[in-house]
Amino acid sequence: MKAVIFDLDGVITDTAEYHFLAWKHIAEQIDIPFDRSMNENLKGISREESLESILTLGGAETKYTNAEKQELMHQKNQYYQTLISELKPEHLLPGIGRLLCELKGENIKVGLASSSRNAPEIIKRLEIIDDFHAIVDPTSLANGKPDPEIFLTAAAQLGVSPADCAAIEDAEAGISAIKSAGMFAVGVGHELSMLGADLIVRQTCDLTFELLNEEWEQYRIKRF
Ligand code: B16
Ligand code: MG
Repeated sequence: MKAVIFDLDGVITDTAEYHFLAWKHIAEQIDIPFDRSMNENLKGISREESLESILTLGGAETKYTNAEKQELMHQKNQYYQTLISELKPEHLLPGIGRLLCELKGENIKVGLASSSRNAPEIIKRLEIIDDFHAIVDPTSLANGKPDPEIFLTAAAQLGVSPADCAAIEDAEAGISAIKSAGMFAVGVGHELSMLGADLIVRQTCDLTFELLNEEWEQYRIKRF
C-alpha cells in the first residue's frame, strides 16, 4: 500500500447534512418534497446530477430551462457555502486526524477524490490541506462516480499505480468507482450499502493504519 485516497463528504467530515439542508431549501422553493432518505441517493453524485434527480423525483424534469437550472444550482451552492463557512478542525470525523497522522508517519501518499468543487475550501477550514499530496479537481473530469476516473486521476497525480492504492468511501457510487479503478476499497457504513468493498467499517473511528495494512495484506494474498 503506497497511497490512500480519501473521499471527503461522509469520510473526512459530515458535509452530507449541509448538502441536505441546502437541497431542501431549493426543493421547497420549487414545491418538491425532499427528505433525508432522498438525500441518501445523492451522496457522491455531482451537483448537476443531484438537481436532475430532485427534479425527476418531483416530476419536473422538463419544467426548467438550462439557465433556470444553473440559477437553482447557484442558489444551492450559495446556501451550502454559508453553512460550510462554520467548519472548524473539530468537525473532522472521529479518527480521521489520527489516521492522517499515521499515514504521514508511514510515508504513505495521501490523495483526495471528492466530487465537490468546494473540497479545497473545506479541507482548508478543517486545517488538513497540508496532509494531501494530490487533490483532484472534479471540474477537470469527463465522468463522475461511479466512473473510476476520479480515483485513477488521483493515483496518477500521486505517481502511484492503482494496484498499490487503497481508497475510502461512504457511498455506493464511490465503492463502484474504486473497484473499477482496480484499487482496494474501504467502505464506511452499513454492510448492505457498501456491497463490493474489500473492507467495511461501521464508523470512521474504526479506521486505523494497522487495520488497513492487515486487511491489505490479506487482500494481496487472496489476489496473487
Ligand atoms: P459540490 P464527495 C460529493 O462529495 C457529495 O457527496 C455530493 O452530495 C455533492 O453533490 C458533490 O460532492 C458535489 O458537491 O456541489 O460542493 O460541488 O462525497 O465526493 O466528497
Ligand atoms: Mg462521500
